Amino acid sequence: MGPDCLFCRIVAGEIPATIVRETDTTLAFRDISPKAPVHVLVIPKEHYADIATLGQGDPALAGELLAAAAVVAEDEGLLGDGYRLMFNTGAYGGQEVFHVHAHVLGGAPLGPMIC
Ligand code: DGP
Repeated sequence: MGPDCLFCRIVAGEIPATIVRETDTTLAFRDISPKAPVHVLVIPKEHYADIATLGQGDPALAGELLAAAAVVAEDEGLLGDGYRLMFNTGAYGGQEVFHVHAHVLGGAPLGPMIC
């Protein structure tokens, strides 16, 4: 855990979040600044900076993250109309929090891309 990492602090319970799902290895909570009617962030509890680092460092955990995101989408009622699963990666990718997180976005038509 990085002591200065915002999402590690959410995992540790030091910063409040609206948690919608938790497993031994993952945590899902509502985005503080939602960009869609449903906007949930799904993270591994273990710190990895981004999806590239996680995918190469622990592919099994990356799979658990994807599975958790799918369950969140189902629980949020997004499977019928569809949803967006998104990883911003690095500065040019628009990543602001460097603890890997999947954005689960849905509940309304999102258009071709969010920039
Ligand atoms: P990204 O740009 O992909 O790094 O997205 C970071 C997201 O994290 C952004 O949509 C806002 C969200 N966020 C930032 N700070 C907090 C926080 O303290 N709590 C929660 N729940 N979400 C946060």
